[in-house]
Amino acid sequence: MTHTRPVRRSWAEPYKIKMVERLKMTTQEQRTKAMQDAGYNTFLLHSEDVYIDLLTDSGTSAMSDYQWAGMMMGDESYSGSQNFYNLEANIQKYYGYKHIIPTHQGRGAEHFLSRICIKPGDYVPGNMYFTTTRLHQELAGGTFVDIIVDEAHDPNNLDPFKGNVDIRKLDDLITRVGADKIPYVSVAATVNMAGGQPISMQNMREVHALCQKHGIKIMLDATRAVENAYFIQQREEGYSTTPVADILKEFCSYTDGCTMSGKKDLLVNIGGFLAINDDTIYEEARNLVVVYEGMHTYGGLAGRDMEAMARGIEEAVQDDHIRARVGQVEYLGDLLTSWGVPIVLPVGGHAVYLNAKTFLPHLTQDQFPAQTLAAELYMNSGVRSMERGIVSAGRDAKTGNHHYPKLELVRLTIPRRVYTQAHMDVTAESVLDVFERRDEIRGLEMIYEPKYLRFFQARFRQL
Ligand code: PM9
Repeated sequence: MTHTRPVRRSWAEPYKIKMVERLKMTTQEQRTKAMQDAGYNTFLLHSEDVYIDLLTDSGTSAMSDYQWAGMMMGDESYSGSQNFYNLEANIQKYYGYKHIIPTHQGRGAEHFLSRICIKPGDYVPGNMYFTTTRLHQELAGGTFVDIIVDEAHDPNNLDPFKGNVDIRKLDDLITRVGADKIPYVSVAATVNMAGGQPISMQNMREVHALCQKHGIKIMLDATRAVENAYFIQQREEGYSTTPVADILKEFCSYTDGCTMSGKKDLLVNIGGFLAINDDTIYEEARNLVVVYEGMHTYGGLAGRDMEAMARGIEEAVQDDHIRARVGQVEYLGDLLTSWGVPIVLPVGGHAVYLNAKTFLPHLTQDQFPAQTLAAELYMNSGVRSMERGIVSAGRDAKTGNHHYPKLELVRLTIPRRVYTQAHMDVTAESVLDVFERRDEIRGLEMIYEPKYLRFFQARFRQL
């Protein structure tokens, strides 16, 4: 018998599995009941009723033996923990910022940055909103202004950098409101609500040049900036042989500071930080952190959590790690695309986003197509996903009306180093199953709506 060699060589994860966690299989009946009890909101399910959990990549990654070993080196002194200095050194080395303030997670850092820099009546331009980021900007009295390129709002546009800032939109805003009304430009890399889309180095340079001209700061949401750096390496001219770590450092050098949720790129279950070059902002944040989080050398984290994050940074920037991480997301996206399932293209860094408007064209946006689809997918197979559409977008802070985002999406978010390719196959097959009987699916009506970040706790019933 003769064997033909495959045309290309397969790749595999750059790790092997040392410990496993059992998954519970459920029946269709159990899942239907669980979904009803959860008010058709996947956030309100008990995780023990979930088979493959693609709700989020936030805090759900598997830590390495190197990180777990670091946990045992936790210095739990009230102040001056060695783990803080290790974290500070790695942030300075890999991200390049001068000062750091640890926080319990990303929104802790967003709280300080918004509170310190934004005055009532200010405008905060950004490359698409993110839920917690915009809320903190609004609570500080600011108005968020979307300055992302138009391509980002089109799920089928194949532009490789759909996270880019539209320089003309930013320039127009500066002319309209004046630079003194803009405390900083909020740049996210990658852009979560656009489908995990990256921003190019060239665009970042242009934003930097314009902001320099007007004396406006740039604050990066660095939550998934390593994934962004990987896309620059893969897609942008001149970077194909540059290590991801070097791309990350150059990218951050065009910004004045960052907020970070370490629960994503940095492979930890909890943790975040604010990093900043400006001494005055640092002084204020260093003072505020003792009011809301804890001493400036722990910021709501245990010493062991800071050590895990310090070590997570070192692992996150390894080229082979990030290639496998994004590769797994692309595998799932390519499979669904090949079966004709409508998703956001190009496939993003941390998730595959189902295009619920095209998936369920018979539902109006007021019938919550993405919320509906996430519930249906769970009832079909126990795969848990997240709504990223009208429910997540919330209401306009001034008028109280729903925001109606162009993108009505369901996010299949892949935790890092947790699931196998077989889990991706099972997920894709479940999506296909729901897709094939999409005409029978009814929408939802909202019966409970909390005031802030409603997507976390809202409840629905089937129409
Ligand atoms: N992102 C996510 O699932 C957590 C739940 S949804 C609020 O995608 C960005 C780009 C994020 C993010 C959280 C935060 C907040 C800031 N920026 O959750 O507070 O994706 O650590 O970070 C979630 P924390």
